[in-house]
Amino acid sequence: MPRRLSQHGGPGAPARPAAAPPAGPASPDAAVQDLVAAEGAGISTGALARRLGVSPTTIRSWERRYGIGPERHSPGHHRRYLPPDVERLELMCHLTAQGLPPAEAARVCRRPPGAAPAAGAPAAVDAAPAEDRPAPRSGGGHTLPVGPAGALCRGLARAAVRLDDPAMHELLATGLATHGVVATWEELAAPVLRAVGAKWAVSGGRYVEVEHLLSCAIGRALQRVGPDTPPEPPGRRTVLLAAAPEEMHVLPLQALAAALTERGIPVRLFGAGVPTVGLTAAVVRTGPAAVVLWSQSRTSADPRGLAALSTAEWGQPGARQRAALYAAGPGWSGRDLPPGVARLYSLSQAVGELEQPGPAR
Ligand code: B12
Repeated sequence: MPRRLSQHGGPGAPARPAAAPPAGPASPDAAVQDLVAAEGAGISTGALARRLGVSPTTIRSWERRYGIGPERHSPGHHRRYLPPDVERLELMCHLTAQGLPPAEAARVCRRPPGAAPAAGAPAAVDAAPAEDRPAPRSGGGHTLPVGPAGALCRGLARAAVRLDDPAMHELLATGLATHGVVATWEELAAPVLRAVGAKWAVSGGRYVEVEHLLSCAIGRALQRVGPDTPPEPPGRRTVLLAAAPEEMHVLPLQALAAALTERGIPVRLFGAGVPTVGLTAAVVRTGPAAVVLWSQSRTSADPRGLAALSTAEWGQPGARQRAALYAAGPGWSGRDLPPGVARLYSLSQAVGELEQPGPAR
């Protein structure tokens, strides 16, 4: 039984390599070296901020609060960051992306090279009891408010804002491997998606690149769940998953596909914007146990599509069968559904329902 993410690293957690040094950048990479060389006496705060994907204000506030500015800085002169400074700040970004609170990350960054990892270094991040962790920030500036979620979730939010694809992949892979699909979706991916969606809505469409990259990272991580070619046990009927015509939101369906795959339930995921006629044909051709139609928004939730699907049948005359039909996603709220169509409200409920779908009608 996968544990909840909030239990991550709690009692009984699988041992993680406690003494391993942070897997952060070991030295400034070639691109930074080039940049530094080109600028002669180090790079400016602005150039460093662009390189790291954080704002210049963040770099300055890290210096002010935690003392991790450039080693050589004369008052009255612009700050110039040399390779060791860049290296330290890259590590700072890496650690905060993993969920380490900035104060602790800064302590690790200030450690002399070769010193033993400080308590609270990445391997121990999630082992900190929840009550010892600082309260999540409110989400001003470049942060995303993710609520009382765990360190992995805060790390994912930070990585998303920084467009740090490798960090996002690492965090999602850790979540999936340790906690399974349902907890990773409900407690890691979905809170960050909601936070990005909220930022997008209040910022006049900014953060759209964050939303797209995050969506792709989550989609790819979910696709990796299970074997490349999941077996379809003979006699076990499949579950068809499709997004309504015009509907581009498919991540919840990808999560459902991954969760069912994890449980050995055969799935066919048709993806975004599936025309009703095509999905109906697929039902007739494959004779599934159940069909789930996702609508994220009211505009794509057309009960006529469900009505058409509910007439799809297969089998011998006299013994015709129909699939159990489910309407999933917030788009269906308040809609009158055709008779026999059931609602799915959450990933965990959907998984429970589809493990034993209602009798084919
Ligand atoms: C990722 C995303 C995208 C991605 C989708 C990528 C993909 N591969 O799916 C892209 C960039 C393509 C996109 C496009 C658009 N998006 Co968009 N998007 C989102 C975002 C951030 C997450 C969507 C998601 O996966 N939600 C699922 C989870 C994370 O959301 P949730 O609220 O917790 O889910 C609830 C239920 O759905 C349920 N649930 C959750 N998971 C599961 C799983 C199962 C199996 C079940 C049964 C239930 C269930 O539980 C929750 C509690 O009710 C949302 C923000 C949001 N809050 O959802 C906006 C959001 C849905 N998008 C929005 C908009 C406006 C758009 C665009 C019109 C923007 C544009 N101008 O281009 C287009 C529309 C495209 C289209 N025609 O469909 C609005 C919708 C507003 C509305 N009420 O209709 C939102 C809410 C953003 C906002 N704050 O305004 N989007």
